[in-house]
Order: sequence, then structure tokens, then C-alpha cells
Amino acid sequence: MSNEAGVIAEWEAEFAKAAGSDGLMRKDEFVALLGVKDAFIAARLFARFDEDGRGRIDRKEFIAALQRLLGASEDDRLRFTFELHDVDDSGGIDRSELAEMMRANLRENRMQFTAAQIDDLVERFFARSDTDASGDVSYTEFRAAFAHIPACSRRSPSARSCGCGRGRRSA
Ligand SMILES: [Ca+2]
Ligand SMILES: [Ca+2]
Repeated sequence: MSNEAGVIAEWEAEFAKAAGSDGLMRKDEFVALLGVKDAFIAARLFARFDEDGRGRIDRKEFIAALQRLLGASEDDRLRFTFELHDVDDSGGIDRSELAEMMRANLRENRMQFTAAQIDDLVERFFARSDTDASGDVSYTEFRAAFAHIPACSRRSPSARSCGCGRGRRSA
């Protein structure tokens, strides 16, 4: 069994436990399983896993999302991270979406930045990524911004929650 298949099998067993007898995972079960503390990050992750948007994650959705994170190409992983940030599904990340995700990640990691520091990080990211200065980082711009960074040392604003780490978090 490949490492990836092993990881998925392990998560599948965790899913069965967390989802219980109905085989569907509610948001609270999902949050408990992942150990995500921040409500905003939890909601964004849940929305990405809940493909059909019915408010429950079934086994198929869960495995499909995991495969996107673990097995798929670097491009798929970047796409997942991008979608996590693009809260309104507009196809671009604007400053407020990026700032919101940064604040959520800082809360999740119990770090404190001032509003000015966050603004500064947002501006730096936009200076590097928003190459056409549209005020919105498209997926093409997002991918280009990360292209020169070696895989899995990539640190998007939400790298910890985007599944870049392969192992599961110990409980
Ligand atoms: Ca957007
Ligand atoms: Ca742009």
C-alpha cells in the first residue's frame, strides 16, 4: 500500500467513526475530527468538502476531497487552497478575503498580529501576486506566485489548514 493509500485508509476509518451510524458527517463532527479550532477556517474547509452543499459530508465527498489534497497534483492542492480563500466564489481573492483568512489562521495558531501588520502582509502578498493590479488575485496569479517555492514548504496564508502537511494531526 502506498503511503498515500495508507493515509486515506486511516482517514476513512476515522470518518466512519466520526460520522456514526448515518454515514454522514455534520459540521460539528467534521470540526472534531480535524481538530480545527477556528470557526471561520472550519466553515471554509467544510464548504470545500461538502461538494453538493447539503450541509453533510458523505464518505464519497470526504475521500474525494482528501484525494485532491493528498494524491493529486500540486496544481490541485493549490486550487484547493485558492478556493478556501475565495469565500464568495468569485474566482479571485480580494484583500478582505485574504485578510480574513490570515486573521483566522493567526487565531487558529494562537498568534497575535496587529491590524497594521495584517494590512502589511496583505499588501506584500498583493504586490507580489496581483500582477495586473486588478485588486483581485486570480487563480493564474495565485499559482504563479507560488510557482518558485518548492512543494510542501509552500506557505500560503493558510498552509496549516490547506492540507499541505501529509500526516494527520495527532489528537
Ligand atoms: Ca472572491
Ligand atoms: Ca489580478
